[in-house]
Amino acid sequence: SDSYPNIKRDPRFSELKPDDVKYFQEILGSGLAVIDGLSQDASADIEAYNSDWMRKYRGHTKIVLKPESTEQVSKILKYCNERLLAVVPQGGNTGLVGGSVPVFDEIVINLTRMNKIHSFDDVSGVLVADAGVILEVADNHLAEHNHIFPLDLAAKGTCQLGGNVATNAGGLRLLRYGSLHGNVLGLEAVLPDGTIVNDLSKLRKNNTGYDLKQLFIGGEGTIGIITAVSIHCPQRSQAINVAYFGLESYEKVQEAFREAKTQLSEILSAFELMDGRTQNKILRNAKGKKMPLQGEYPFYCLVETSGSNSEHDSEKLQAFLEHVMGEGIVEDGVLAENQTQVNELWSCREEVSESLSHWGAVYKYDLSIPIAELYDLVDATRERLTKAGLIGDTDEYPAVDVVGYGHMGDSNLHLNVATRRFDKAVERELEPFVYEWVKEREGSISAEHGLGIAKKDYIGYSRSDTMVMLMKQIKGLYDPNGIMNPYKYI
Ligand code: FAD
Ligand code: 2HG
Ligand code: ZN
Repeated sequence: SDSYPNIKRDPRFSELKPDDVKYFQEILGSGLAVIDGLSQDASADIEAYNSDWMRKYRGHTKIVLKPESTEQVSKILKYCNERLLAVVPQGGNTGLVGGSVPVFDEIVINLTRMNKIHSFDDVSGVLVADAGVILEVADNHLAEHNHIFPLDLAAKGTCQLGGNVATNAGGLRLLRYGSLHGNVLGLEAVLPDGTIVNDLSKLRKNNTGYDLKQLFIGGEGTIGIITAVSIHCPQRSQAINVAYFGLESYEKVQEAFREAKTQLSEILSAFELMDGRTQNKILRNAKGKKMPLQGEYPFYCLVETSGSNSEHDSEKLQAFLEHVMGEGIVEDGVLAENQTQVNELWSCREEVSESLSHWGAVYKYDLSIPIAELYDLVDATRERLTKAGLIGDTDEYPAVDVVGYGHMGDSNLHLNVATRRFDKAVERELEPFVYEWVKEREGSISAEHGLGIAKKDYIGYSRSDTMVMLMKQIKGLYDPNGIMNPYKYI
């Protein structure tokens, strides 16, 4: 594949034959497959399934299968396993590590049509839904029952529950609701040999041996396809309050975080960081955008509280803001006064990722770093590109800017390098530099996006040889023919 000069197609895998297509059409019926050149539906452009959200990774599948039931998934996988046809599970295709698209001609199995919500119990808070349900759809359904999905992220309108679970997505409220490793109570999955693993438990507590579902959570589609999930959803808070403020230094950001935890404790539901450069990018690239504060600051934070008493919570948040401004920790800040303003303040955080794509290409690093040093990497990276003469305002420089933002409350930095094109010289400066920097501080080279193909060669920076060996054994056990999402991290 042209995107991956260092990877060769595994000759063990078969190539798609007309008989295979016939078999898939028999299983799926008409209209459930997008077939290159053969599709009757002109809008079903196969390109959309071959390339990722960042337009960084591109494969060459000739067929996309869209099963409607677990039985269909089972039949497809069993057939592919016997025929040695490699496959890629795909949800909303919003993943940021190239895991959701083929590398060569792997068959895409897209879960979009498995989109039913099975049940919701408002006493236990357990939601059972198909893997293809879109996150926002699930959350809207829960809102009708006064509950909330324990995960929220800017791609919510497109990403799917199966993809969320397969990547163990973290998002904007992990600080409050914890990781999917804790919230997913059960799942249904199909193994490559067609075995349906029915572990759609609704139990909060179940200590009966190995918790095998955890292997699928964050497994990135390498051992099986998740077809349904049951998930514990918290009560939706009556009162959501949001503050946005500007600060002079990263030291002050840390002080503000400590104060937020102390003063807002049980109602704190998000603490997000955006550097000044990210806010400039939004201002520049989103038409008609007005930023919440008059002045410009090197750092901004967004704090959200979720509680049961609006007046009480807003008083608390106001007192917090007054305190941190009085102490000189925060320079200036605003509180949202209604839902529209809540959304406006959140947009200053949620639009960052998208607005950085404006110049054409972005190098993205999603890192866990001890909080005291979290932002140092952004400056170190900018210095490095400056020294190499690769960053500047005009077209002759490949890089535009280096920015940092992320889930401060979880020690999770998103280091983004906005560039005018994907450029080998820039890449050589960034990798393995970033990974070495993180390893030296015992951080993680992937906090929440996963490894996919982007970090395939770098897993050793965060995992020991023994851990990688154990992962490979598990992979071999579940997927002996290696047909599940090949060429990726494992
Ligand atoms: P896809 O991109 O389709 O797939 C992702 C991986 O999961 C692939 O390896 C794929 O093979 C596998 N997979 C998908 N479905 C299944 C299935 N049913 N069974 C088995 N494997 C499967 N991520 C965060 O963690 N936090 C964020 O805050 C966040 N914000 C984002 C904001 C934007 C604007 C964008 C574009 C992305 C963001 N992401 C974030 C990354 C991404 O949205 C998440 O990783 C999301 O969980 C992926 O879901 P998806 O349905 O799009 O999966
Ligand atoms: C976010 O928190 C997402 O906005 C995307 O995880 C981060 O684009 C990125 O690097
Ligand atoms: Zn994130």
